[in-house]
Amino acid sequence: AEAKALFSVSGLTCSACAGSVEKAVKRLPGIREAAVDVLNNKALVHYYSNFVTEERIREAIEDVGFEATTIK
Ligand code: 9UX
Repeated sequence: AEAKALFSVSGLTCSACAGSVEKAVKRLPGIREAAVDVLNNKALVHYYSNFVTEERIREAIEDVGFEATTIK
């Protein structure tokens, strides 16, 4: 099913790293859209819950080197 998750990504301050986070998330299966907002330290991801989980997306963000917490 279609789902969305909003993450707070701490320490994300430049657009190069925002691009890395977006790319890492979009590489996962089941991602419809990923948008990272550097100014607000947020990442909004639309995904298909039968292919990927919110937790898996959070891990992908952390693998790039940023601490991510789920907001909703
Ligand atoms: Mo970036 Mo970081 O490419 O303090 S958010 S360096």
